Amino acid sequence: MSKQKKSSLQEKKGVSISEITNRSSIKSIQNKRKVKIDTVALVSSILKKDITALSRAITLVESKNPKHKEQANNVLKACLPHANKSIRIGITGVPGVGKSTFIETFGKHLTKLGKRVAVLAIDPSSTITKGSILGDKTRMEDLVKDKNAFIRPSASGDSLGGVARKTRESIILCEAAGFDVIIIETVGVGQSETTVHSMVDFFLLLKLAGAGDELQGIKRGIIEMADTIAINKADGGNLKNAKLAKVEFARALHLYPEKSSNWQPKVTLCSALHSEGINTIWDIILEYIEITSKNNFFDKKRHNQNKFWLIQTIEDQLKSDFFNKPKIKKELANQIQLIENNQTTPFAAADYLLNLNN
Ligand SMILES: Nc1nc2c(ncn2[C@@H]2O[C@H](COP(=O)(O)OP(=O)(O)O)[C@@H](O)[C@H]2O)c(=O)[nH]1
Ligand SMILES: [Mg+2]
Repeated sequence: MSKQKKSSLQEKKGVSISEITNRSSIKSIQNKRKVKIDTVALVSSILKKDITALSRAITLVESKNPKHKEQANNVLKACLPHANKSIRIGITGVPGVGKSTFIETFGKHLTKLGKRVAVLAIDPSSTITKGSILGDKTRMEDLVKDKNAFIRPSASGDSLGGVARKTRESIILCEAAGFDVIIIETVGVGQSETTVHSMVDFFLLLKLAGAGDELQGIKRGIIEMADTIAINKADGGNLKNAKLAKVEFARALHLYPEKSSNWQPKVTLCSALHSEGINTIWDIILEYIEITSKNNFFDKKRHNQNKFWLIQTIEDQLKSDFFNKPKIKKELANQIQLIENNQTTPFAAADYLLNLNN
């Protein structure tokens, strides 16, 4: 007899006769038991650094099935006491700057130092293009094979908030599975940099050297968020320009007010392709951790991030609950029509809809 059949028979023995006459109730009891057993086993495997279990748990977290939400929450709760022990690094930069190449080189550098490295990606556009997932996977060929590395392509989702939340929860799972360094890659679209910034300890901005107009077209906010700017592809004929860019960025960074972390952001050169300047970046990160741990900024930042995510999650949930109500969906369409006909104002319409919800 198969193991599964045997255990399902054993489960049946434990229920009363009246329940046996009700097939659906037996099924629901079995389901409940299965949920419990699975969750506990899954967590224990994750804590034993079992990568397959980790992948399954992340899939659970990413699932849209409401039943899975409860299971996912149970797994996360059990993992939480074992989380919080890694260094979380966010990496951003425009497509083509060399993020994937950098992560592969950097990741391998770290695994050689005996670290276990997990790579997660935030890419809200990947559901549309699908391309970046494949691209990243193939470009990280070596790291994928490394037994001390774990690479998970971007979670899919219809909103950045949804994707971000799943990534945030995946960080907890990776930490429980004993990963020392978690790298979050973002594609530079819209608000994704801000989102990644709100879930990492250290934020690295990759840049390319141009023809002396480096500071043009770069969002001020991103420079402000960066703990270090690395000018990538500082190799071959590009090296001279990269050195000039370094001077220009360093000068620009000095114009920003000092950060509450007491950390002075650095500018450095690297070549992800030729593995140059990679160890310098790791040294910078270690220095950052040392300084911010001593002055308590490190813990304070994580604490603030938790607060931010609490509020963010509530906001997201309230919003989606509101807009998904059939009554609201219908009335929203009506109110939009009324606004178009100049029969109401957006503010009066909002008041009306919000009151309808009460
Ligand atoms: N010369 C040079 N090319 C690089 C370097 N890093 C990445 N590339 C190349 O730049 C292209 C884009 O790299 P990729 O890692 O996919 O960029 P991403 O879109 O930011 O992930 C690829 O063809 C890489 O081989 C580097 O340090 N030097
Ligand atoms: Mg990439």
